[in-house]
Amino acid sequence: MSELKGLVYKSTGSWYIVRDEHGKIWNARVKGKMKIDDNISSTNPIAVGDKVICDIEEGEEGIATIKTIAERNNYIVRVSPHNKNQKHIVAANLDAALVVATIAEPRTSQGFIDRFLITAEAYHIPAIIVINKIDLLKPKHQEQLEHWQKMYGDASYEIFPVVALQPESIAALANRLKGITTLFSGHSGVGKSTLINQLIPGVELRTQEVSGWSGKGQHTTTFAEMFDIPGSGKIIDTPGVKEFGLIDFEKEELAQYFPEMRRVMQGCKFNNCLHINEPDCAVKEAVNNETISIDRYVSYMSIMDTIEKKW
Ligand SMILES: Nc1nc2c(ncn2[C@@H]2O[C@H](COP(=O)(O)OP(=O)(O)O)[C@@H](O)[C@H]2O)c(=O)[nH]1
Ligand SMILES: [Mg+2]
Ligand SMILES: [Zn+2]
Repeated sequence: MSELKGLVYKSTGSWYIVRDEHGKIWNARVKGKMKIDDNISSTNPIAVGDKVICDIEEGEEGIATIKTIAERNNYIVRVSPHNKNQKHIVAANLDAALVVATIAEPRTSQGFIDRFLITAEAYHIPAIIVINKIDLLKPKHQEQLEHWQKMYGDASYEIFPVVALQPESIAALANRLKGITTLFSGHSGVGKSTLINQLIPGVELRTQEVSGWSGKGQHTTTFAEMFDIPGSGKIIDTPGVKEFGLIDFEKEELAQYFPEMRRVMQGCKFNNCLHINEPDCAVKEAVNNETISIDRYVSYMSIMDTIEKKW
C-alpha cells in the first residue's frame, strides 16, 4: 500500500480534508484506534494544521486513512462544544494567533483582547492584534485607538489598524502574514471574513452571516478551516469560536502572561508576589510610574478574580 504525507486543512467530524505534498486533496479518516501522544484528553484526535501520514486506499479514488500524526509544535484548545469537561483542539502548528477587534460597530472589549493575548502567551504563540473598521471611528474612538496602540505597543504586541475592504490599508498586515500559518479569531461582525477575503482573493467566505446577537441561540458548531495565501502562508479561520478556553493555571502564573509584567517582576521583593498588595512590588511600581498601563493592570486584576472559577 502506498502512503502520502499531508497537512490537515479541515475537519468535519470523522472526515478530514488533507492536502498532500503535490497539492492533491484527499478525504481522510482515522480507522480503529490510533495512538496519539497528546496528554490533553481532547475530543478530536486530529486538528487543522496537523501533519499526517496516510495510507492510500486502493480502489477508492481520493480516499486515505490517517495512520500517524507528527508531533505538534504547539496547538490551541477550547472547551469542547459538546462537553464542558473536555477539550477540543482548534488548530495545531501555528506561527501566530491573530485577533480581529473593532472599536465601533461592534465594540470589542479590552477584556476579550487581553484574554486572547494571555491564551496565546500560555501556548507560546506570537499574537497579532488587528483593529478593523477604523473608517468608522469618531474622535473619541480615535483616542481609544491611539491609547490601544500605545498600550499594546508598550506591551510589545504588534497592532495593525485597518479597513478590511481597502487593499492599501491591509498591505502591512498582508506582508506580516506572508509565509506563516496564522490562526484568525474575533467576535462575529468584526470583519474577519471580509479581511480574509481581501487577503485571499477567490476564497469568497460569506460575510455578515451573523447580524448583531441573533446568532447567539443557534447551535453553530462550525469547524476550523485552513486556506492558502497566494504566494505563501496560511490562514486558519475559526468561524463560530467565541472564545478559546484557557488552560488551567495558578494565580502565581498569571503575570507571566503579561509581557510587560514578566519583564519587571523579578524586581519584586517576594518571588511568589501576586502584585496585588505585597510590599516592594516592582509591577505596582511600574503601574504607578506609568511604565505599565493602568488598564492592563485592571485587566490583570479582574482575570485574577476569575481564576478560581476556572474560566
Ligand atoms: N465600515 C466597515 N465595514 C466593514 C469593514 N470590514 C467589514 N465590514 C462590514 O462588517 C460586517 C461584518 O463583516 P464580516 O466579514 O461578515 O464579519 P465576521 O463576522 O467577523 O466574519 C459586514 O457588513 C462587512 O461589510 C471595515 O473595515 N469597515
Ligand atoms: Mg465571518
Ligand atoms: Zn509584585
